[in-house]
Amino acid sequence: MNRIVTLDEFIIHRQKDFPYASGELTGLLRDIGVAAKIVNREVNKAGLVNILGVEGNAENASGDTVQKLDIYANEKLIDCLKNSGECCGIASEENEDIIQIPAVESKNAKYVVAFDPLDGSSNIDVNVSVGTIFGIYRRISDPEGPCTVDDFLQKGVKLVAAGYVIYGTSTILVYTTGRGVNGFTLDPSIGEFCLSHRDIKIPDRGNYYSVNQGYYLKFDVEMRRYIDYCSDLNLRLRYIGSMVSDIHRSLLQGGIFLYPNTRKYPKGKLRLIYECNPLAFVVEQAGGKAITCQLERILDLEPKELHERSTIVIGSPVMVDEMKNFIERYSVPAYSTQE
Ligand code: AHM
Ligand code: MG
Repeated sequence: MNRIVTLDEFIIHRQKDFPYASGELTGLLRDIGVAAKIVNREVNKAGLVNILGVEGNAENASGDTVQKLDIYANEKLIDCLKNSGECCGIASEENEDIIQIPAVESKNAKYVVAFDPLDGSSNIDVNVSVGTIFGIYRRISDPEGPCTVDDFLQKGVKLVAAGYVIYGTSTILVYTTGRGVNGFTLDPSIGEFCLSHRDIKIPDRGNYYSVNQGYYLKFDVEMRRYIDYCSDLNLRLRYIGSMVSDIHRSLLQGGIFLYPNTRKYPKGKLRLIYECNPLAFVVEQAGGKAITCQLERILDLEPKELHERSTIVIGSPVMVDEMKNFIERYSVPAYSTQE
């Protein structure tokens, strides 16, 4: 029988990969693992207690309806990170502004964490997978003072670690520190995340495409052409409405996930800092690609504001390149002077 490797063991072992590591990042990743277990416990019993459902008419900073479980997950993640002592600031999709953690609690920590506490929250009521997405940056502000918003407005290439947790048929935590991607499945009998997916490599291409095809008529022409192409190839359409789950499938089985601009969301719907960047970092580390519908690499985008949105095309490298060809071939220039 193979020896079980727990998330904690793996993280500590990997610390040796970073010659001058002081253990802060290690501690932070372990704390995120603990928070994930707490959120998992609540997600799993959501149907049993009165925590399920929408919290009044509350809306998050981005104007979406907030579910009760979102609030719970948000609070638990914030609590764990505040108490960890390794994090000097937090930005959450559910909070308008950043949360500064005083130096007394954070021992002048060098890291900030951005997260989407419960992505795909419209799925909670119907027992479909949801997930937590996180990205960790090294602070760039003066270490003597509180962290600032600029610490979070760094390009995705500056991420030191990123990952996600899916609360699904089983609960899995996937993360990278820029040296490959590994996945850990929660074994409920021992309450530990155990290494289950070592050094994940995304297939060059796959049989799945993932896009909200209900918006077909609202997409630009190049997107419609590409969707037609996928359909002609008899690719299988899968769209959970929880990007973390859709991207996880692409990561393991190959495929492409697209959330382009629509009339309702002219800049795309998904949040650059909380969703696109961390997932792009994971997918690139696994050998995949992630670009916008304007063909910029996601990780090279310079965020201007915390809750900024972006379009995204992410997944198997050959499929993203094919999509890129469609954009180059069919897109109409923004300020066309055609007569
Ligand atoms: P959320 O963070 O409010 O849950 O929104 C993000 C989610 C993604 O997980 C998913 O891919 C997308 O929104 C679904 O949006 P739509 O219903 O427009 O297809
Ligand atoms: Mg989200």
